[in-house]
Amino acid sequence: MAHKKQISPSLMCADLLNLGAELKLLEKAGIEYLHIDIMDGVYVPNYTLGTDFVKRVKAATSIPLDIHMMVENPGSKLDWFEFGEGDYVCLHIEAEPHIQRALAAIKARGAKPMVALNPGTPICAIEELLDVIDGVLVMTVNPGFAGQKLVPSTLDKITRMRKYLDDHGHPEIEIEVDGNVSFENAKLMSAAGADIFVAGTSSIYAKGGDMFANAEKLRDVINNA
Ligand code: S6P
Ligand code: MG
Repeated sequence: MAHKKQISPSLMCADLLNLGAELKLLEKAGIEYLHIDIMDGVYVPNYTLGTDFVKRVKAATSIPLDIHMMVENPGSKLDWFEFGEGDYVCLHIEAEPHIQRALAAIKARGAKPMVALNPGTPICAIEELLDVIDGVLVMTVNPGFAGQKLVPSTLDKITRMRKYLDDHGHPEIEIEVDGNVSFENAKLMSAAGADIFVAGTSSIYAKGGDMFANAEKLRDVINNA
């Protein structure tokens, strides 16, 4: 099943003092999702964006959200966040002991559950979750910071993930990639079977670049891999 190739800019990399104008540009560029990194300083050693930020962005744009929860026990914190139909909410399998229940709770709110796997987490960890997820996030760096280098083994993991999902009767499940999605890496990731590309400092927010032109370039790369 061929999925549409989609772009999800990572808002922690945006110019936060100019976010309103940037959101308008992203709408104009036909961007499919807005990736919002939530960190708690425990599951990952950093703080980034939070509940009020999600609320403000949701009210300001019609682009669906792609909330990436890098927090301990995210299932108990879902009620803190505004999300709904069309939005992805992504939970790390390593951070939530009751992962099936937590993903099902996202679905019950009408949103799309996604499960994230760190580079060191094997693909087979999602076996019992296939009926409840709409997407799987293959982390291509270890989470916590923007501007990191790709973990090379994750490229092959994308290929193996696509095969795993298809072989288990779930061609509809989308694959997202997050971390060092540069123009060069995005081409390889797309060819490997990635569908949703988290765009950060390596592509659309690259220093000195033009965000709109970078978005167009990334679109071209992922569609022609
Ligand atoms: C990292 C976070 C990511 C980053 C993104 C930045 O833990 O989950 O979403 O914001 O990877 O992109 P780049 O191109 O700087 O790696
Ligand atoms: Mg992220």
